[in-house]
This record gives sequence, C-alpha cells and structure tokens, in this order.
Amino acid sequence: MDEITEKLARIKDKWGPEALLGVGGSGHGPGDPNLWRFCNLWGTPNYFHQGKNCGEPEYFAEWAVYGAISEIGNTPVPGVTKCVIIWGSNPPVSYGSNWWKAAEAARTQGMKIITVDPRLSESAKGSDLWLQIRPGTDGALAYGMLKLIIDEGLYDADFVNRWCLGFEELKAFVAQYSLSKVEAITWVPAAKIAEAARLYATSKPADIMFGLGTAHQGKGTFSAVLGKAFLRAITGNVDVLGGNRFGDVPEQTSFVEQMHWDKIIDHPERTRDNVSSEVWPYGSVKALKLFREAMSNVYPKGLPGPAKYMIYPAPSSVWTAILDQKPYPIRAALIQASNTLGTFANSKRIAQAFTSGNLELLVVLEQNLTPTAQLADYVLPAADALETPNIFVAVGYWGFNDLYNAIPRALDPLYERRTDYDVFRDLGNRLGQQGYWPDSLEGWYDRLLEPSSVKFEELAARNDPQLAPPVREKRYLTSGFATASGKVEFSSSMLKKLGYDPFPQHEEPAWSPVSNPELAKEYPYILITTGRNRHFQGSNLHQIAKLRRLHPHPLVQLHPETARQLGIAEGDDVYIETPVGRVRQKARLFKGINPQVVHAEFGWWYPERTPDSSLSGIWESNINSIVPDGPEHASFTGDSSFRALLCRVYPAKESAPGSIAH
Ligand SMILES: Nc1nc2c(c(=O)[nH]1)N[C@H]1C(S)=C(S)[C@@H](COP(=O)(O)OP(=O)(O)OC[C@H]3O[C@@H](n4cnc5c(=O)[nH]c(N)nc54)[C@H](O)[C@@H]3O)O[C@H]1N2
Ligand SMILES: Nc1nc2c(c(=O)[nH]1)N[C@H]1C(S)=C(S)[C@@H](COP(=O)(O)OP(=O)(O)OC[C@H]3O[C@@H](n4cnc5c(=O)[nH]c(N)nc54)[C@H](O)[C@@H]3O)O[C@H]1N2
Ligand SMILES: [Mo]
Repeated sequence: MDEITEKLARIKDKWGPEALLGVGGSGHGPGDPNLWRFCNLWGTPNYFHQGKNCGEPEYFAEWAVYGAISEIGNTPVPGVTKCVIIWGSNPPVSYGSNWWKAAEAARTQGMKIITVDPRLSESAKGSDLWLQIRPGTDGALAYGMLKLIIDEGLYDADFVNRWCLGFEELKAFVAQYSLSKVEAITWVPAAKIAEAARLYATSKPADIMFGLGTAHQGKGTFSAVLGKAFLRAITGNVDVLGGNRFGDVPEQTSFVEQMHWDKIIDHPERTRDNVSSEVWPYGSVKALKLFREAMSNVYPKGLPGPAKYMIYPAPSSVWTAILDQKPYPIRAALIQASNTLGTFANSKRIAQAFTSGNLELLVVLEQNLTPTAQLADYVLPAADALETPNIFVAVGYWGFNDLYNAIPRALDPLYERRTDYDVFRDLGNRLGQQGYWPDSLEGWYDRLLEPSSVKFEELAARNDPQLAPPVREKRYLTSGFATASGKVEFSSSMLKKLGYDPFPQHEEPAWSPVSNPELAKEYPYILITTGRNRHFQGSNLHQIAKLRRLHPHPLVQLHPETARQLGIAEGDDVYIETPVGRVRQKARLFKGINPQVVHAEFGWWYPERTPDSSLSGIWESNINSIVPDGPEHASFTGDSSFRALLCRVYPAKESAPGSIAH
C-alpha cells in the first residue's frame, strides 16, 4: 500500500489527477461505489465501470426524454400488466426464474408478450408474437411502430397534450418510416410490425423492457433507444405500475451525497474533462453539470446513481490516452472487479495499453487471477461476498433504486484478502481524503443509513433486514418530469444542448451488409455476441468445475443450413473471424436463427490454465478480442457495438482448447 500510494501521489503531481483511470465491475458489492467515491474525491473524471458496456445508451435516452430510468428488469405485475415487449433482452436466462414466473402468472390474467430478437430465444419461444429482426435495425422498427400508432390515433392523446412537448415534430419525423420501408430495413414483415404496434398501444398498461440487444448496436443504437423511449411516452406508459414504472431515487439513504459527484464537478485540482468529452459530450463532466441543473426540480439533493454515467469516457478513447497519450496522458489504472480483457471491446488493444511503458502503474483488485490481473503490477486479493458485510441488492449498488438488504459478514477475510472498501479507505486516508472513510465498512453503512435513523448492525439483526420503498408511481403529478421543461421532451433540450440531433435517423452499424456491402462479400454473416447462458456471469465463474462440466466449451449458434454449406457439423470446432482477428468456439446448430446471423458467446478464458504465458488462453475463444472499437463503431455515448457486426465462419483444423483439468 505504501508503494502504491507513493506512485499514485507522484503521478498526480506530475500529470494531474486526470492521469488516473478507474475501472469498476458490475455491481458485485460495495467495491464499485467506493471506487467512484475514491475517483471523485481524487479528481479524475476518467473512470467507468461495466455500466459502460451494460446499456448506458438506453439510460441516456430515457434521461433525455423523460428524466428518469425505468425500473431495471421491471417484472410484469400479474393482473395489472397487459402487454410486455421484450426488446433486445432475454429475461428467462438473464433475470432468473422469478421474472418468467411472474410473466406466466400475468399471462393467465391476459397479458400478451411480444419479443423482438434476431433469435428464437427462450423469450421468443414463450411469446404471443415474435419479430425476428435484422440485428442493428431496431430504431427503424420503433419509428415504424410510432408512425402507425400516430396514424391510427392509438396514442394517449390526453397524456401527450398535457405532459409532452414536441409531438408535432415527432409526428413529422416518423412520417418517413412507412411499414414497407421498415420491412425492407428490418426484415420483419409489415403485417407483424402493425400487429405488434396495435397490440402494444391498445393494451394498458404495457411495458417495453430495457435490453442489451438494443444498446450494443454502435451506430444503430441511438435511434433504437430513443425510439423505445418515444413509444413508452406516446402511449402514456411512463411511470405507471405495470408499465415502465420509474426506478426509485435513493431517499432512505444518503447514497446521492455519499458518492460525491459534486466534488468532481468542482474539484480544485481538476483542470480537464474526461478524455473523450470532445467526441462524446454525452458522458462528460459538462453533461453532468447540465443535467444537475436541468433536473434540480426533481432531484434537489443532486442526481441519483445513474449520474455516474454522465462522467464516463469512451473505453476506446481511454486506451488511446494510454497508448498515444492523447488528448492527454493516462499514466495509472486502478481496476476493481473487472476482467477488462474479457468484457470490453477490442481486447488486444487493451492488453497493449496495459503492458505499455506509458502506464506506470496497474493495480487490480480481484478474487481470481484473471488474465487482466495477470498483467498487473500489483494484484490485491479481494474479500468475497461471505467476508464482506453487505447492504444493497444488485442494482442498488448503482443507485438505481431504493431497496436495501443488510447482511452481516459471515466471517473475517481469510488469508491476505481484504474488502475493496478497506483498500480504498487506506488509499484515501493516505492520499488526502481523511474524514471520508470511516474505519469499517459497517461504519460507512451507518453514514449511508442516516436518513433512515437505523444502524447497519441493527438492520442486519432484524428478521426481515430490509428497507423496502413503498411502491410509487406517477410522481410527475407532483414534481413534473426531471427535464428542463418539467415535461416529456420528444425534442430533447438536453440532447440539443449537448450537440445531438434529437430525432436521429436509423443509421446502419458500420459493418452491415447495407452500409458496407464490399466488406460483407468477405465477411458474409452478421455477428451478434451473447445472449447470456445460465452457467456464467460475464467472464466470471468459468473457474467453477461444476459449472464448467455443465458448459465446458464456448458455443456459437449457426443455422443448420448455413452450417451445411460451410461443411460444419454439430459440435465441430470453428473459427469466427472478423477484420480484427479470429477465435475458436464450438458449433451449436440452431434452427431459430436467421441463416445470415451468427451468435457467439462472450467472456471466455480458461482459468484451469492459470497462470500461463498465454494469459490463460484469453485469445483463443474470447469474442471481444475480435470486436472492433473506436468512433466508427461506437454509439452516441461512446459505447461499443457488441452486436450487429460482420464475420466469416469456417471449420477449425486443430482440436478445441479448454479441457477441464479438475
Ligand atoms: N446467467 C446470466 N445472467 C445474467 C448475466 C450473465 O452473464 N449470466 N449477465 C447479467 C448482465 S451484466 C446483464 S446486463 C443482463 C443482460 O441481459 P439481457 O438484456 O437479456 O441481454 P442478453 O442476454 O445479452 O441479450 C438479449 C438478447 O438480445 C438479442 N439481440 C442480439 N442482437 C440484437 C439486435 O440487434 N436487436 C435485438 N432486438 N435483439 C438482439 C440476443 O439474441 C439475446 O437473446 O443479464 C444479467 N443476467
Ligand atoms: N461481447 C460482449 N461483451 C460484453 C457483453 C456482451 O453482451 N457481449 N456484456 C457486457 C456487460 S452488460 C457486462 S455487465 C460485462 C460484465 O463484465 P464484468 O463485470 O467484468 O464481469 P464479470 O465477468 O462479472 O467479472 C467481474 C470480475 O470481478 C471479480 N469479482 C467478483 N466480485 C468481486 C468483488 O467483490 N471484488 C473484487 N475486487 N472483484 C470481484 C470476479 O472474479 C470477476 O473476474 O460484460 C460486458 N461485455
Ligand atoms: Mo451488464
């Protein structure tokens, strides 16, 4: 810790606070929010966590149009929800069994399910209507549905008149998206589009789900996520129970204050915005400030959890800031709970950055010696969930809701392991952040819980150790929407202020058969990466032998006809290749996929070979090593395109890697 402290202090002196990069994981525990606190107090706007790959564009669209984010994973409410569009998501696999049980219960009471997915996913199989879309064209589909709903007068005119601005502009804009045009773009038959639009608009309340499928489309993303937001609003389904109810703002805790986002706005040592703010202003300190002002009607204490997204730089710019030291140098990185090489795009470039001489310090806090950890100067072994007292559940860590469970630690950390909190506390206390870091994590929880006047230990000792918010809806009736006008803004003032077109046309992803037919001659298949599987979480859990026996190899789904043409049989090893490189996975023949679409798993490495010179086989099957990055492939927020790419596929000669040693 002394060495790390000394190096960090030196780097700050010489290069400024912005030369530190923070990378966090996906809400595994209190480590995430404490990394943000550390970075905000330190003065660097160069941090992100997995939210950057995890649907950020969809949140931004919702913030821009109606100033709030729909409840994550909004479970259908039996007897209330009348229709759900599962759009770019697959809840039977991604959200655990309770979601689908609730959906089944709601169905017996008349709820209809529509799924928009290029694959006959588990969701699509269980749906009343399946729209098999061409990857990367969801924006055109949404606009076509909007046009039909407006033309046929199926929108909620009362809500639109009273609560929405810019309806006439929206109407004029979507007029270009006739069903025949949309059919040609999306490959979804016009009759099905019309059926879906009518069913959605006339069944109330109805919910359009958040989904990674619509957020991972590069250039296709902007229109897709805005189109979904427009549909929710025009039908009056925003902040309605059973529809798109908004997530709860943390009120039972001082979460908002404890994250110290205000500190990064006014930090005395910070002289620069993040490294991608010029290219992607949506995702900069400037944006955070604008949103804070515009939303103060609803969030007087400051922005809730999702505020962090406003600061996130684009990952591709961060790697450039290390490799080329432009627009300014990043010299040190603190990584917590992220196997960055497995889960971010173009991972060979990330490995180059992490091993570059420009990076003076790489610290990784991990529970496993991941390929990313193997590149570190210092690996700090992190305590696991049993060794860490806990207060939030899942998305609570990201400040998306106001539900808190208190769980005491079951045992003290074994061996040299320490909680992430203890590491940030010790760094913070050595680096001028005294007063912000109570001695124990429980002590920090006590601070968080001050608004509820309960101590952590007391809450954890209860039979039902949770603070659950009352179910609220339609909060706009008292406070208005959290936008500059207090209304739903179809023509978003925030987008305009940040230099974006509030009505973006459907744009083809950079590598699509339409935008790049030359490339498509060489790489004839559309590549989508993940649909999750039941056995792993991101690039984690592959080390657990029991799970690996259930799912020993990475699988790529191909249509049987495509496989036949390529001379590939079920279970064969195949190469998937893009202009960036190739990886090997095992063929899984699947009739439910369009013959032109290929679906690969992500997150693969071979922990049983740890550590070895191949970084535990991270380059063999890890699809992200062939996913491109950079401005051409990024969405309007600088996020990466993990779907809607181009590839070719062919049989691999050698046998597959990844036999399980244990
Ligand atoms: N078991 C398990 N559960 C998990 C996770 C895990 O790793 N394992 N990860 C968790 C995390 S971090 C997240 S963010 C959630 C994500 O959960 P989801 O939002 O459900 O995301 P995915 O399962 O990745 O993808 C959903 C669907 O998008 C489809 N899709 C691909 N391209 C397109 C497209 O262009 N348009 C449309 N409309 N659909 C497309 C895919 O075929 C897939 O069926 O799951 C969480 N749950
Ligand atoms: N191609 C492609 N790439 C994707 C996606 C996709 O759909 N397609 N999805 C993206 C999405 S939505 C997400 S959320 C990410 C998932 O990306 P990550 O969040 O990076 O995913 P995990 O694989 O869960 O890895 C987290 C790491 O944290 C470690 N860990 C777990 N708990 C703790 C803890 O308490 N403390 C510390 N210090 N370490 C801990 C684990 O050992 C593991 O190595 O992947 C993204 N990447
Ligand atoms: Mo995620």
